[in-house]
Amino acid sequence: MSQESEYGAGQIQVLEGLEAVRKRPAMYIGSTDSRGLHHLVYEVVDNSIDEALAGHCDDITVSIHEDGSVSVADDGRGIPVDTHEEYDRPALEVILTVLHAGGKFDNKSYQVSGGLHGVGVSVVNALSQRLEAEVKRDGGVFRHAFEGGEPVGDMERVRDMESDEETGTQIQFWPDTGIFETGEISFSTLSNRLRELAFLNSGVRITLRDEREDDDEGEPVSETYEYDGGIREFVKYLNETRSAMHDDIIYFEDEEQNIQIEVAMQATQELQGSIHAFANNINTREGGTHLTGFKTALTRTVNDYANENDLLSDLDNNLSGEDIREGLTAVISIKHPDPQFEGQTKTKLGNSEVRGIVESAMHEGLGTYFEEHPDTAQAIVMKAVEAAKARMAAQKAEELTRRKSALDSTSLPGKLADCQTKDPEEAELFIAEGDSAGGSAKQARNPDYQAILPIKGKILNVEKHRLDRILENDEIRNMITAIGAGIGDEFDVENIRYKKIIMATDADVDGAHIRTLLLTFFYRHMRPLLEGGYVYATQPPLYRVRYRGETYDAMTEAERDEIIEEKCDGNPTRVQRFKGLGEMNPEQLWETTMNPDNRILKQITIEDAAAADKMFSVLMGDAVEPRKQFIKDHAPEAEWIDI
Ligand code: 0RA
Repeated sequence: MSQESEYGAGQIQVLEGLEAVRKRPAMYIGSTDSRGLHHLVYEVVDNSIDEALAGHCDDITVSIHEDGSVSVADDGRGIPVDTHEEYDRPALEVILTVLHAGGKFDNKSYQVSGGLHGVGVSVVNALSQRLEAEVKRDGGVFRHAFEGGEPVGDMERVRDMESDEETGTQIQFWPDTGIFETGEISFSTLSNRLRELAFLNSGVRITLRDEREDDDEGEPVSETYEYDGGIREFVKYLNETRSAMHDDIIYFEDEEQNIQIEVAMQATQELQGSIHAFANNINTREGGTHLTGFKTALTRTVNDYANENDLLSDLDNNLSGEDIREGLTAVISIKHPDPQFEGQTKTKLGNSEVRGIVESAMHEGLGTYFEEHPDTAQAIVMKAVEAAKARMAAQKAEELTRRKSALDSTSLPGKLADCQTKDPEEAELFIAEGDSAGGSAKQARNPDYQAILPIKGKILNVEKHRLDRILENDEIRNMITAIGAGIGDEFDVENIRYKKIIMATDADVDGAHIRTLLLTFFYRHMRPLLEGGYVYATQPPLYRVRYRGETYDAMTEAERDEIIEEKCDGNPTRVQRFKGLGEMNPEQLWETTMNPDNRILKQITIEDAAAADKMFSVLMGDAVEPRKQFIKDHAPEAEWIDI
């Protein structure tokens, strides 16, 4: 029988489905940039996690291969290989080629892959040049390969399984380089997410291997994440660099209406809180009903305890939620049979019944904990009282007027050279390190849409100060006014005056430090800027090579040498090294760093709030040892730290 005549109605439907995915990939995986690329991996891993949540799998291995492919292997039951009646094809083939087919096979109670990623492995298949599946089940080992989502030949039973062999699924895929803007899989991005998944699903062992790099023994670099303590260990991990106020982790779990709830928390002496909410393993960055329930119960329980024990005599009012959450580290994780995700990035939990369930579980759990640990309860209340007093003192010290003037964008800072356009879509703000770079940039810019704000060297480290002190800092007030959207809880990203906020710092250690200080400020007090992808860093070239009237710029030493070899026959007319932005003349600065046609900007995104949070507390907080370790671990890439 020829291949064509096998195409029944089902087959045509399959091809149309795959075609739709390949035509509009972003509709299925969000984007085709680095984030979308990594989503492919998460999509496959989510299926293995589902298998683990159903109680059939406890080991998952993710490998990054040298050829750019990724494989995910698990010891679950294996994707079914028997014939699917409707399609008259092996179930394995149907699951890998029919959109949303996966879920229909199994009535899983918590289907993680029904959530945000939730598009099914068939989408990964459609967006891969090649995909190879190997399944061990029903006494045999089965293989099936696909190209561009379409089966290559038929599924084959390649051998019988040894009687002691485990069942399982392995999927290896080669992302389609014609679809994705980048093919570079990042170890640290995968490691953050896989670690998080291991925390959120206690008992599952997840190993990440990177065959592109060898360790000291010549083996591929690998890390294994397995946390029997689940989110308790997550909180411990987040607090490694913070001073905890009590040794134990407060933890409770509950199940109500088939919804599982887990909460883990620990109070710290720090000023920054670190609260992370998840629904079906998805980081609900925009919050939602589970987070609201948590916050409401926290405020109520702490105030109840404080009032019953007469601890608020110094205050006129009850403690505010903000005061109580100061320095609190918490992870809330719920698993829901039918989660509703809302919000701009579909990361806000909408199910209304969850709020009350979390609220009462939390009220009861925390209330009991306070009864059993009065010392900790008192310490938590006293810390919140201190925060409340500081806040009120700041208010009295005219914080409000200062805040008002800081928020008032009708009086722009004198140092700002603003641009003509008032359209944020077009407008760019360069935050330039030092007055000399600022001066050059002012001459170099296109004033139609480029604004320049010079800042004095090192701005205040916001990790170590409360908002009242932060607002006293001129550089910070200038940034707030220039950006024009307020600060902290009052920050409204709708009001930003520029949709590109570009950190223009030197390519040296000081420049890196200033960038980190700026990012800490944006992360702690203007987070929607980072979430919206409005923050960038310039990447000025380090070298300029001239040869026969042509000019070539190089970002690295290696690139410089390549240019000298390949473009200049090994004999360049001139090689210039740029030390800092301030040393470029305006024309060079325009050409290399500001002209949208030539410049290279690095967009700063937060892939993972927990990882970013930890990084900022490590880099900018008080604990010295973890910082040394972090810098040691990251020394080779310390030049650029992605959050
Ligand atoms: C459908 C049904 C069954 C398992 C799976 C899918 C399954 C899918 C993936 C994807 C990666 N690893 C996986 N492991 C299992 C259950 C079939 C049965 O009842 O045995």
